Amino acid sequence: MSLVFYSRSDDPEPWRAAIAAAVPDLEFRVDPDIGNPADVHYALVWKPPQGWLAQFPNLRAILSLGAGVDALLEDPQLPHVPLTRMVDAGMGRQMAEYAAHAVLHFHRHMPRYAEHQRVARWAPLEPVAARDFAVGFMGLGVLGAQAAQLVAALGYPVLGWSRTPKSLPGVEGFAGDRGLAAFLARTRVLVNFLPLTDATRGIIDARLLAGLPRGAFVVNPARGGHVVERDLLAALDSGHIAGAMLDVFETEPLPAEHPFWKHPSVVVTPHVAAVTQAADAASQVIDNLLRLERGEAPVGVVDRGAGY
Ligand code: NDP
Ligand code: OXD
Repeated sequence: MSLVFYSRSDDPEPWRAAIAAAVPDLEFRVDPDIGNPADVHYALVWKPPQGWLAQFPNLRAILSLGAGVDALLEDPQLPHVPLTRMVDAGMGRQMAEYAAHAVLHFHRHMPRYAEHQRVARWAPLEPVAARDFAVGFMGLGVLGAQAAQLVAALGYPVLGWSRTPKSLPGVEGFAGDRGLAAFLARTRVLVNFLPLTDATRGIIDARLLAGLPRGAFVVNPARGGHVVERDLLAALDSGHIAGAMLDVFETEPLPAEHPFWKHPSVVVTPHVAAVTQAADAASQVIDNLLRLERGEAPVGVVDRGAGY
């Protein structure tokens, strides 16, 4: 029995050590040393090239190193075996920190004070009460729900929008296409936690941005494909959107000439809002490997029809 590991951004060694300690009879192979593809049964992967997984004829499951599986689902040759994703695995806490930081950054006028500091300008701005600064979360799944609850605990009114209705303490829920306009109209900071699917690609476009109140902020730690970048730039340039904090982009790494880098109202982070770490996430992979070996269903199975 063997597992093959593929990632260009994760060190395989902590994964090898954790898995070897718990499942000693599982051989751990790392791309490109994959040995005989016919005796690979499991693949633990982040963004393998399209077609790469199809070379293993006896694959029993694909385990994603990430929470989002959009890149895997785009592979037309993706084998028809169970596909699992990371469910929290330490990322909920990190995402909640990222979202809370972004909300506090914009609510407490930090971009404007940074500008003032560059020109030695001492100019207190009018404070805004947290109760008047509603935060809207698109996506109330594993990560969005945790972030929404931390922000609610900080005293902000919190709204949440999801595909199906959700009831979370401290979060006013909206659902589906019919709930979107009312959700946007009251949102001062929009935080995106949607998965990238056929239904959500390009969702943050000129029309959606126009539905936010003038002076709203956008925070995107989900996927670059959710944002129509030229529409966001136009909304920032017109002042309709006052600022954005962006962790993910249509093209990653973000090209050096991209206008987001130097835009005065944009904060760029390099896809680090939540990072899968073996110390927190290996136990989930091991649990799934043991379940699969016992013939049980793994946790975090992706619904390929829904795309997440
Ligand atoms: P989940 O699958 O747990 O949650 C997804 C949420 O989005 C659910 O509430 C779901 O609704 C909602 N949703 C899905 N489709 C629609 C739709 N068409 N309309 C409205 N709501 C919709 O995902 P996670 O919380 O685990 O992860 C969210 C995303 O975060 C990942 O897919 C990934 O892209 C991104 N991510 C980014 C990282 C980074 O470092 N930048 C790190 C980790 C993840 P419902 O509840 O009704 O199903
Ligand atoms: C993920 C990511 O989906 O890191 O886990 O983007």
